[in-house]
Amino acid sequence: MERFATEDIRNVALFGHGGSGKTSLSEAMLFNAGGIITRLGKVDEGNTVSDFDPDEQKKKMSVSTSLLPFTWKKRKVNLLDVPGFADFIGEAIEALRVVDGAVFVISAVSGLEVQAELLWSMADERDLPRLVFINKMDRENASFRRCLQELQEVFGTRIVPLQLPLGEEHDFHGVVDLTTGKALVYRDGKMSEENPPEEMREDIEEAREKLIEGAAESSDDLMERYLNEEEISSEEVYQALLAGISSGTVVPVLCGSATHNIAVHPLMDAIVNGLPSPAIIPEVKGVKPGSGAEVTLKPDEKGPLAALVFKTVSDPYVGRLTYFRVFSGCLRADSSVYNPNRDKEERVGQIFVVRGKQQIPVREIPAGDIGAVPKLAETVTGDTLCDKANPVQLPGIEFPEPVMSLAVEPKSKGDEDKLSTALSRISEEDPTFRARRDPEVKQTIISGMGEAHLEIAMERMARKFGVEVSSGLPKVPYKETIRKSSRAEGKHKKQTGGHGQFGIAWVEIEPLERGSGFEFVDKIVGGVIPKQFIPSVEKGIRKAMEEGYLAGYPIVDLRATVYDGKYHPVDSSDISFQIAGSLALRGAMEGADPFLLEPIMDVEVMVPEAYMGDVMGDLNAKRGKILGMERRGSLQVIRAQVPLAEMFRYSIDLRSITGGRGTFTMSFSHYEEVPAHLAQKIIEQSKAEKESS
Ligand SMILES: Nc1nc2c(ncn2[C@@H]2O[C@H](COP(=O)(O)OP(=O)(O)OP(=O)(O)O)[C@@H](O)[C@H]2O)c(=O)[nH]1
Ligand SMILES: [Mg+2]
Repeated sequence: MERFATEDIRNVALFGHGGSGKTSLSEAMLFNAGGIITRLGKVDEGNTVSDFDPDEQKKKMSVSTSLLPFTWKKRKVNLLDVPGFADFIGEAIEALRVVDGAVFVISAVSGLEVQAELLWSMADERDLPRLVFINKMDRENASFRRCLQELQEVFGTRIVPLQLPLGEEHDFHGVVDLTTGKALVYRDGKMSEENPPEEMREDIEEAREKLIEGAAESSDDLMERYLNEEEISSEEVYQALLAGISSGTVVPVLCGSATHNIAVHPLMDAIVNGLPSPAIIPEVKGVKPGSGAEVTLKPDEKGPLAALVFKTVSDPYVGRLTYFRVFSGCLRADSSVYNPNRDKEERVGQIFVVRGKQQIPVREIPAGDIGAVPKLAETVTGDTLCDKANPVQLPGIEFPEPVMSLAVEPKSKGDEDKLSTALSRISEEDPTFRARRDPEVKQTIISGMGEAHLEIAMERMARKFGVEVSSGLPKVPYKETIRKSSRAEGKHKKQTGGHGQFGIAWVEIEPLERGSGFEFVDKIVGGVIPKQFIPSVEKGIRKAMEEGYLAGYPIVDLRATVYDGKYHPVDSSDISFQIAGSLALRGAMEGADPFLLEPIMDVEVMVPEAYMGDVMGDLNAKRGKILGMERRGSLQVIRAQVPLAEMFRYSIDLRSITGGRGTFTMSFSHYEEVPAHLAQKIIEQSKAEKESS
């Protein structure tokens, strides 16, 4: 691909709800740009440039953001086709950091949906200039008017139509451009410019007024002339509109059909004409590593190098591919770059322009452009690449905490190493995916943004890393403790010929406050247990506590005092007193009224007001205690404490209660007693497991 000046680049994300047609639209744009594909691929046939990953082809949806550069009207558009499904929100967060504009793709049939709304508010935080494309105009029940109305109700008057559709549903055949008043008619894959049908005249007039009004918002001069009812030319309207897009006062709405490739050309025009180039975006701020002094970066290819790594793809054969956007300077092949986040220099061999799965080697990537570099050793998503001599660190990328966890184990024994490689590779390429070994429940736990996210991660483990895993809900790390003090004798005696074993320890146990763990007290007087065997008694007690008494969970929050005992001058040994200690502890547990503890989580749920009642009802049903509520922006925040055992599938439940509008965070708070009827079940289950193993 040829090299483009910074002002001729457009970095644009396609955002929208899952299935609104982003991938189909990107395919149509690549087709229209020419020279890239000769026929329009289809998501349902698994042959689009964007959804090249086998997971995507199988699921018929995007899972990972694809980079799809194309040239249009002498400008290079770096199109990022972002998955819309809620579980892949991490991909949208990455894309948001490196684009200068966005196209929101809305289905003309389903209208504004949750995920689009959520992404819109994320784009608001960045003041991202944007366009709206109402897609699927050819589908049954498509309605431009209804969609537009909905958008205006939710996002306000800055939403203005730039076009009106010609026909709807199966009769949809083009658009009227409201700046020029011309109809763009699509017949048999060809576009012609015509006069709009007479019967649309009134609608066009009315919509054009609105458009001029909207455009005039960005220019005082134009507003004055508009109010004075002076004549305003199409060109002036267009220019004012462009200014309005950049400043965020206008969001123009276009429409079309991605799969029929109708009215996609005008969208491509609007992208290159309307969305800003990296040359005119506000300055980017970074810091000097070490001193933390603020550095302001200009999109100048002669400036110091500053590139943000926004995506990492890891392939078991090809290795790592690191995607970056250059904010200042120029990243060159065969060079050395400095990563201030890791304080490491990295060797850059080749660099690529990436299109879907295709990698096109280039010599350099200048300011404003996006590229990828293979085989960096240490760099991860969110890091900066810069010049060692002139270092700067850009703000990293913040990802949400995972909301769902599963326990996994390899199906075939001996695959543990493969599993751990797979888990670390997948964590590298997906910052919303985590994996850890939980020593308490002895399970490998994977966490992510939802059920589908984890499912895809497991499919990747199998396909890319050759390890099949089985999964289940994680075990709850229950614990055991006692309500009463109790004493018992632990007697270990084996004296049948030869060297025997002998040790007797009397131990008292007492409950301690929640969270205090374990205390050991030695109250032996007169050497009834010799000094050197006291630690043996303690060791035995600890071992028995780890093994549990009721259901095999560790015993906590007690003080054990060894206060009496007996020894034998020859037969007593370390191991004899360990066993005595263990037996004493177990014996004492019996009279100490033992019970189970479960982890209680602090949970914060954020939902629109309308769902408050249902969400709280559900938390109550999950044995939760509501601690309080407060308003945060347009949302209500519910704070509650809920047992972990009830929360493993909460992301699924919350999504279904709120239609995807709710989010939550969760962290460990403390341990509390398990209610008796549940405790009984847990104890029985543990017995059953013990017997079957
Ligand atoms: N009739 C019609 N179908 C469309 C149009 N655009 C997309 N579709 C279909 O809608 C479905 C979803 O399209 P995609 O392009 O995969 O949607 P997406 O927005 O990329 O979905 P995610 O990747 O899950 O976010 C596919 O079956 C497409 O064929 C359109 O303009 N008209
Ligand atoms: Mg897609």
